[in-house]
Amino acid sequence: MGAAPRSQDQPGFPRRFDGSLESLSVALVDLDDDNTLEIIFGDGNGEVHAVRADGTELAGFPVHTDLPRHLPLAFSDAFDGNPANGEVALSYTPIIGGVAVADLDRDGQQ
Ligand SMILES: [Ca+2]
Ligand SMILES: [Ca+2]
Repeated sequence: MGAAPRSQDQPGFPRRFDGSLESLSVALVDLDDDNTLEIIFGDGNGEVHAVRADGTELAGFPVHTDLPRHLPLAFSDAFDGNPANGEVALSYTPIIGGVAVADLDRDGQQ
């Protein structure tokens, strides 16, 4: 599966993301109030991205969900996710649905 840019692509695209995007559903919102929309979506690694029109991530993104609470390993002092110890980093709780954007604190900014 290639992601090589083609002449008709928007500069900065295509982008690659580590998390799976099978259930991708996006919201288009101008989060930084610069009159261009950002592409907001969650991925299978539990990250929420806000990608600007030039393909870069909006400052402060990605944000992520918590580690999966049903995995005691995630909260063990013996686990540090260090590949040198034969361990692998854990993914955050996957996001398998769409995202919603709202002004939760009612400050006029979404
Ligand atoms: Ca914007
Ligand atoms: Ca707000």
